[in-house]
Amino acid sequence: MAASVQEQAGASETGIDACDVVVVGAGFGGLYALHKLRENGLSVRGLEAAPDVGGTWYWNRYPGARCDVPSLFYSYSWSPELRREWRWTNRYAGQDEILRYAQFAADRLDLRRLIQFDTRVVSATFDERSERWIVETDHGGRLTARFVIMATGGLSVPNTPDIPGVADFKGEIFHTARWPQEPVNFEGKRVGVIGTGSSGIQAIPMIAQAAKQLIVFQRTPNFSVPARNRPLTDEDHRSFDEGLEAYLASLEQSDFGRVPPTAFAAEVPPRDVQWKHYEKLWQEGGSGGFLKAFPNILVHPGVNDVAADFVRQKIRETVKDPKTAAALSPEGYPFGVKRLCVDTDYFDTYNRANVELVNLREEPIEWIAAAGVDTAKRSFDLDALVFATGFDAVTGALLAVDIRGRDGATLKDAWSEGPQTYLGLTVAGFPNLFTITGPGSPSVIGNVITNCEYHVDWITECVTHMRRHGLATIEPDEEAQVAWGRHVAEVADRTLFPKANSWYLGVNIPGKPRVFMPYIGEGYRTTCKEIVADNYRGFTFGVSADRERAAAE
Ligand code: NA7
Repeated sequence: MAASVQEQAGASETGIDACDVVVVGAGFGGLYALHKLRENGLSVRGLEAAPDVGGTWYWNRYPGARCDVPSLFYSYSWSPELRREWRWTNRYAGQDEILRYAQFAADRLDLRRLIQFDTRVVSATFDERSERWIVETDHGGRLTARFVIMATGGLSVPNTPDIPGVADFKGEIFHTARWPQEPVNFEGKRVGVIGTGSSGIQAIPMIAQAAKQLIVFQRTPNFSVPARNRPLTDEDHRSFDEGLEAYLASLEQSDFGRVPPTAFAAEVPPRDVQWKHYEKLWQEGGSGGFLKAFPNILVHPGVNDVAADFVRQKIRETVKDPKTAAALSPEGYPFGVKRLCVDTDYFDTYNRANVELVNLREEPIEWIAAAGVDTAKRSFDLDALVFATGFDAVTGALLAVDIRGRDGATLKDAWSEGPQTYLGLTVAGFPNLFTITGPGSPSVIGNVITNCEYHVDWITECVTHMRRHGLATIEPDEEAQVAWGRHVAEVADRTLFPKANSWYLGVNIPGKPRVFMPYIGEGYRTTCKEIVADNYRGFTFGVSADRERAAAE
């Protein structure tokens, strides 16, 4: 039988649990990190706040929760065994199936005994004398590690707006990102939903079917395209398997960057050509085709406008009441630069007699009373209120932990004007700390599982390199970090992304600096590889005073 968590971790001279690597978070990034580093001979320890694996897919169990990346691709690409043994049932997997996949992977890879569940990390402090991190948990536990990997997810800290009076509400309150384990019954109830991002857009059609009455409180309408979800056929699986080798090779070569360098020079196709193409994509379903419909769709305002017009036209065709259709039509920001929503019958839901849209642009919420929601014009009596109000994205979970690097400097202070990283993987002044899908990397753009995998592979290669050469610490140089941050911002500024008030920019959280957080240029993996090949350009390695000890570990 293999070693337990404690045996794996070992105990240091101080009596505190000690291991090579602490991995915070047991979502897809954390699970793969535990597996891969253990395979490479490191002692690893996972800490997870939830009672189970799955990360954001553990918590987001609201009705209709479904991934917007096709399930055949939203899977670990690195394991032929897992791929052979798991068969997705739907084109877009629902939350329950994705959670089962995470549980299956954890069991199949025998990872659970490496993870301490129901345990939230509250602080991580770099001890310069021992060159180790001291990690503290909410149970008062302490452990030390040479490396800390923050696999805490880009969409894991719920945002609940501080609306006056909410504590007085007498009905039930839910947040899509903290949905209860037990079934929620809306039958015969008057339900209010605040928020019309991806979560709201998925939940609203389901809640509408169950509830007596549904009131949707919308501040900003979103662009959404149909999922056209359906069961996968044998033919789908066969054709995926046939293309698998080419797909895996493409992962190595390309980067899912949203903005290829050629985009800026690309020609503008005639409007009718664009329209026809969008019609085809609309019938096919899914967001991927739209976002890549033309190389300059997210760069060129003229091209982007046609896509926006197309979706608005679809909304007008679908929603019978013209006033509601107009309120649901996004205006004033480009198409696809807030995360493009993918829905099933979202717009059609507003044709139901039991559904009403409240346009908060015309009548903002003023107060939540005991009986329901009061806008500037009306009062809505409700039995239940659902917050579909999103996340403190990308940096929220990192800053929720009190992380202290060299000289006691806090990550909070270091990022007071916005996150600064080198490659979205490391932070100057915080040696041996790695952030999986951190700000400044593709992060939450595209397929987050493959983004996680790449970071885990990069970190494993780096740690292996350090062990081979007896290196104790790695950290980026300040200049390399500043230059990378400038590059991330420059790429974003050449696109239409900064023209929308999205969570990519942190604007949904009061007081959060307005900084575009993901890296959306192409060539991310190539850049990372080149930096490694160039002897880890931009990084400084430290050799421990007790080099032998480092080499022996
Ligand atoms: P989002 O996309 O951040 O959407 C949150 C929604 O909540 C959005 O419509 C917000 O309107 C609305 N919101 C937030 N605060 C308020 C207040 N105070 N009053 C009214 N409405 C409010 O989060 P999701 O969970 O839907 O999706 C996040 C990602 O998860 C998604 O992109 C996928 O990648 C998975 P606003 O636009 O700010 O006016």
